[in-house]
Amino acid sequence: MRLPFAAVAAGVFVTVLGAAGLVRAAVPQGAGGSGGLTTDTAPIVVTGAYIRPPVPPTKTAAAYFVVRNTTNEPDVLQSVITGAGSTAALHTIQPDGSMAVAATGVPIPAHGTLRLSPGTGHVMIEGIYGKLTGGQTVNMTLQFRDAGPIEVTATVVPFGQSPTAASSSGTSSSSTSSSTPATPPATPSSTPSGAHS
Ligand SMILES: [Cu+2]
Repeated sequence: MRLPFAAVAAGVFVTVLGAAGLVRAAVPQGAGGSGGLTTDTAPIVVTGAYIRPPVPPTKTAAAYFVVRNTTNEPDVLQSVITGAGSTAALHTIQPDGSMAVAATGVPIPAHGTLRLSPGTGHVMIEGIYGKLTGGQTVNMTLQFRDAGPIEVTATVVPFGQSPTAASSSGTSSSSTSSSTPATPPATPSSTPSGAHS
């Protein structure tokens, strides 16, 4: 990965936020300031969250999801917090293919969609604790400027398996980690490379 110095410095900033969030995440959270969310009426809807496990010997995983802003106002995904690893940072893929740290967050236009997917961006989780195996779930808290925190459950999908069958949503405030070991259809696909995209 190529990161300009400024981006690396910004990454440190995001890291600090993540560490603070770790402590906070240990405290049971309410509905995130947007009380009574349901999938149909929530202002911010997060779907299709999944995580590609680290490629040994790295301990870096990438999380992907889709955020839909159903409101008339723009919002900003400011940071992501997870207890699955030591740090979590928002990365976007630049037009030239390089990766940049979204230090000030990623904007989502009114009635717009933010898609973090291979080729567009991801949440990079470094220092993964333990082992992520297929079908496991990982809880993440997405911090939005206006909508506040939203809990998302992401399913671990090994390389070579399609994430489509493993999608999960994140607008409910319940963060049940009961994993439904869906068996996504194996695709005759991509060799895992050391890098993620
Ligand atoms: Cu990255």
